[in-house]
Amino acid sequence: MINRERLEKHIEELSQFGMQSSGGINRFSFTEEEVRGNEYIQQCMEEAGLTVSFDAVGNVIGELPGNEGKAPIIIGSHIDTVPHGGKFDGALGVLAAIEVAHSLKDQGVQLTSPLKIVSFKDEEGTRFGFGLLGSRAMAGILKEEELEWKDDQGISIKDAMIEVGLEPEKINEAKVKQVAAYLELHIEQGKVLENEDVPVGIVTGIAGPSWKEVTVKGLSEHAGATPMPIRQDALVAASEMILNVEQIALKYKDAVATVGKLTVKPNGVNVIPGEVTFSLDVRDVDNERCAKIVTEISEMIQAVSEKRGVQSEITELQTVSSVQADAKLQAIIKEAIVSKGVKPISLVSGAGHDAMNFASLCPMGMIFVRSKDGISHNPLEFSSMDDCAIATDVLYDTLIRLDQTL
Ligand code: HGY
Ligand code: MN
Ligand code: MN
Repeated sequence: MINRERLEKHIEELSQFGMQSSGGINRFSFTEEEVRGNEYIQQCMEEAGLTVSFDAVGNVIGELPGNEGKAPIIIGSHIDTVPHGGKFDGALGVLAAIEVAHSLKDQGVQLTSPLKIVSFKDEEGTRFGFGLLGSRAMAGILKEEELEWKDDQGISIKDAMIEVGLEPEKINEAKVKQVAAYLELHIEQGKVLENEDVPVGIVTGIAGPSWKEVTVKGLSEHAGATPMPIRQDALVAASEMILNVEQIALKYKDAVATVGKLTVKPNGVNVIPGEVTFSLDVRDVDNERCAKIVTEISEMIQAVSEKRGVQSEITELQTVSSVQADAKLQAIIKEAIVSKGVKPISLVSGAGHDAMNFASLCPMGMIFVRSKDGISHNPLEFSSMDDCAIATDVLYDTLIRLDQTL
């Protein structure tokens, strides 16, 4: 059994790093709030008996030794947030993993496999528009040129790393040498578990996000002196494109498409917008269908541009493949859930996770925790301590059962 009170205390204390008056959390990578949050995680790891290190990209790694020559089991998630994010997204997964390690110590349980608990850097991609940084580095797929992505102030990931004392040229050293299996506990961020009235579920697969940045260039002109028919209004063109994005996504049952960020230049009341930039997030658990939807949206953007006399450019930010969870690991998680007397519910994750980057390296498994009203990426994000505790117990059991099979 895990220590529910300790887990609850850690969730509350971690949530204070970056807490805003909105009740949401701003804890973006390589910022003061996140550095403080990582120091707190390091403290919790050390109290749990883990040996703590930071790798070349800033992942926080807590380790327990195992039998000579055995590959480690990795349990990870993230503590960085979206703007005004909730206190469970990512953070619960990291703290639950630490709680499992602490309970192993309390109960004198020794695994045969080494254990690595990882708080991954920049899973959300909030600051630089390029996410899953830490798990890409650990999976050995982060490219040096990807560190050139810049935030809204023009600071690159590389510069931000140097600012906090990291050495970007060493990112290849973060690649994990061997891994026996990867586990992640995460809030569902949807409504399936709530509708099924269960606290915890088994993830079958993860829909990978495809992110683009669209820049629409028209002509800034006087709002009063320019007749409607001759305008090249970048914002009206972008607005038509964004409504069409919704219509295209609605044609595909399992697909979603979102425009979350938008900037207008020169952004004056009496100036026809000359340039608009907006983000595009397209997802479908089927990789080919996702690519087809992205193509359809790109063609629509060009057609609207020609019709309205504007120029559009689509820049690739990231495309992460959808992945399947390992069948054996799903079965082990199911056994652990049933042993708690809970109905085993399996579900796809519409949200992306660090787990995606491990699915090609080793067996990957995820445990979902019920989200109240399915709300996430919002200060109202909430999972009850009953649900957090039973899910962490399921993680504890899953780890013990998994270790016995390795
Ligand atoms: O975007 C996602 O799916 C995750 O929250 N990073
Ligand atoms: Mn998130
Ligand atoms: Mn997350």
